[in-house]
Formats: sequence, C-alpha cells, structure tokens
Amino acid sequence: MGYQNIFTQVQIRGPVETGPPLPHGDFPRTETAGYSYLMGLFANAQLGPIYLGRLGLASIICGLIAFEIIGLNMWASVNWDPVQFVRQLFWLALEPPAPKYGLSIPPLAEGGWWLMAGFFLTTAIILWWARTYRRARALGMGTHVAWAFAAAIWLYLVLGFIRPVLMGSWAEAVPFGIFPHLDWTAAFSIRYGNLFYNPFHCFSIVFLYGSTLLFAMHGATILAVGRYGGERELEQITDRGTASERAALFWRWTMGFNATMESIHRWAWWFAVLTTLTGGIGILLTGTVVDNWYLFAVEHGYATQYPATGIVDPSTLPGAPQ
Ligand code: 07D
Ligand code: 07D
Repeated sequence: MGYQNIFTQVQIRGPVETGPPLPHGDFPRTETAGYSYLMGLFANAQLGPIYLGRLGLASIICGLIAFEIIGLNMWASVNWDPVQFVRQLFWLALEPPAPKYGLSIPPLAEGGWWLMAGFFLTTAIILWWARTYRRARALGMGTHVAWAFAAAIWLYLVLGFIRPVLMGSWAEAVPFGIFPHLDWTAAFSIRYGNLFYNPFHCFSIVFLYGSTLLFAMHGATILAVGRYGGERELEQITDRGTASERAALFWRWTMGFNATMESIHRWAWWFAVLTTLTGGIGILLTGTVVDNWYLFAVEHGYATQYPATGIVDPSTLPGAPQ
C-alpha cells in the first residue's frame, strides 16, 4: 500500500533544538524542552523552549485582566451562582455603555467595565502584535506575519473602536459574549438595511471563501507530492525539483495555469489579508457614509425596489436613530 499522509505523520526525534543564542538584553528562553507524542500528532513533536520576553509577558497580563473583567462581570450577572454561570455561559454578556453616554466614561456597572475590558484586550492584542514583529526581526525574518495579523487587528479596531468613535458612541461597539456578539452581528446587518448589499461585505466573503479554496488546493497539492519531498518547499523554490514540476504540471493540465512554489504563498497571504482589510472598510462605511445598504443598492441599480406595501421603512423617517 502507498504511503498515506492525510492521517499518518512522521515524528522526527533527536536532541532538542534550542535555537540560536539571543541578543544581549533579551529575556532568556525557558530552560525546559522535550517531546510530546500527542503534539506530534498535530504538529511538531518538540514542545519548548518558549521565549516569553517583556512584550509577551505584558500581553498575557493584559489579556488575563480583560478575561477576568469579562468573566467576573458575567458571573455577577447571574448573582455569583456557579451553576448558572456554567449553564448560561454562552449566553452571558458584558455590554457596552448605553447610547446616552456617547463617548464619555460611564459608571462601572453601566458600561465602564466594558470600556476597561476593551482597553486591556486591545492593549494585549497590540502588544502581541509587537511581539510577532520583534521575534521575526530577531530571527532575521521578514515581518509578513505581523502585517497579516495587523489586517485582522484593523477589522477588530474598526468594529470596537474606530467606528464607534466616528459615530460618537461606545454603544455602537460589539459586546463581549459568545451568542451576544452573534446577536450584535445580526442586528447590525438589519439596522443598516442588510449587509449583503454592502459591496465590501461581498469582497470580504470572496476572499474568505477564496482562502479556503486556496488552502485546500495548496494543502492537497503539497501532500500529493510529499512522496517526492514536496513539503521541502524552500529547496523546491531555489532548485525546482520533481515535486514542484509535477505540482505545476498538474495544475497546468487541469486548469491551464499554475502558481509557483513561491507565488502560492503570496496568493494565500493576500487572500487572507484582504478578507479583513475589505471587511473593515465595509464596516467603517456603515452608518457613517451609508445608512441603508439595501436603499444604496436600489439607488445604484443592483437591487430592485420591492412593490409598494404602504409600509415605510422606519429607518428612513426623520427622527430615526442615526
Ligand atoms: C480557529 C483560531 C482560534 C481562535 C478561537 C477564538 C475567544 C473568545 C470569549 C472571553 C477562527 C477564541 C475565542 C478568545 C472568548 C470571551 C467572552 C479562528 C481560529 C477558537 N469573534 N463570530 C466565533 C471572536 C466578530 C461571528 C467563535 C473574536 C465580529 C460569527 C469565537 C472576535 C463578527 C461566528 C469568536 C470576533 C463576528 C463567530 C469562533 C474579535 C463579524 C460564528 C471563532 C476579537 C466578523 C462562530 C458562537 C473562530 C461561533 C464565531 C471569536 C468578532 C461574527 C467565539 C475573538 C463582531 C457569525 N467568534 N465575530 O474559530 O461559533 O475563528 O460563535 O473581534 O459562527 Mg466572532
Ligand atoms: C473578527 C478579526 C479580528 C480578530 C482578531 C483576533 C483573540 C483571541 C485567542 C488566546 C474574522 C483577536 C484574537 C482575542 C485570542 C486565544 C485562543 C476576523 C476578525 C484581531 N457573512 N458580517 C463578515 C459572511 C451575514 C456581518 C466577514 C457569510 C448576514 C457583520 C466575512 C455570510 C449578517 C460583519 C463574512 C454572511 C452579517 C460581517 C468577516 C453568509 C448577519 C463584520 C471576516 C453566507 C445576519 C464582518 C464587512 C473575518 C465584516 C463580516 C461572511 C452573512 C453581518 C467575510 C459567508 C447578512 C456585522 N461576514 N453577515 O475574517 O468585515 O472575520 O463585514 O450568509 O463586521 Mg457577514
């Protein structure tokens, strides 16, 4: 039987790889490192050493503070009942302040905790971003990972900070909570006249779906040429071997066109990055520039007016919340 590489894996074991020495002034990496069969089933079998560093430590502390604030507020909302906390966990929320507070600092119990949790979560995320940048630099790598992460942070900041500031109210932002954030997403779409008519939501979906297609094609192609060492991608870029030749031929035969061992990663990077980049633009325009995407689509000729029913869209009336 041929070598099956979808479910089986090769676990390489030797002396643990500790990495190059760190520059002067950096924290030391942890001393411990070893092998884990379980980890090896999913990825590399070596666990550790890890470099935590100042940025990593600060990020984890801020993340934990945010997590605590959210968790304790949720627990308080069920009168500190541990059973109800677990039972209702997915439905519990820490909500942003009411619209009457605008962008001011509200009392703790009326959105102040939300503001504080958001501050610490955002600080944690930005510190973690700086960590990805600095660790890449320390290894003499490009900073592609950091910039891809920045694209996700862009959408996150638009949703929870930039757009609410432009709209003049924290109430516009997303609540913390598993189902509450889904309710927010659905309500947002309805409030602004159906997000499907937002062309940037369309772009974001194109790149999200495109990412899964590219991921499937790339993952499958590399596994399919694994028997010729296809997963040694770097060697295949600088000295194109039989694995890349076959992979390229496969796609050229199948669809007349093929990526290269290098360009496929550029495709992957751009599709992933453009998902949140275009998405963030779409959210930024909603409520600030465009109030109702369905009416916008009617106006621009890509949706038709429904037959008159005599019922007026309340969001188009004077006095409707802006
Ligand atoms: C697989 C990598 C691992 C990451 C994981 C997420 C937390 C939250 C909660 C402290 C692919 C870790 C989760 C740290 C802990 C508290 C209260 C990434 C992988 C496993 N969402 N969303 C989820 C976030 C928004 C939407 C799941 C975050 C927007 C829909 C998870 C953000 C809108 C659905 C989650 C965010 C939106 C989800 C799984 C930030 C529009 C689902 C995520 C920071 C974009 C799905 C119950 C996942 C689900 C889901 C987290 C923002 C819509 C809880 C951290 C406001 C429609 N979201 N989300 O696997 O099952 O991502 O929900 O912006 O159907 Mg969401
Ligand atoms: C959220 C980036 C921030 C995440 C960061 C991660 C941690 C975790 C974890 C320690 C995801 C921080 C991480 C804190 C630490 C550990 C373990 C990325 C995020 C920084 N939509 N929709 C999108 C579809 C509808 C709506 C994008 C499809 C309805 C809103 C995507 C459908 C309504 C928003 C997408 C559909 C609606 C979106 C998200 C179909 C609801 C957004 C891309 C088939 C009724 C967001 C422009 C992404 C956006 C968004 C897909 C339907 C609402 C392409 C397929 C019509 C409000 N939707 N959607 O990467 O950008 O998110 O819109 O019906 O805000 Mg949508």
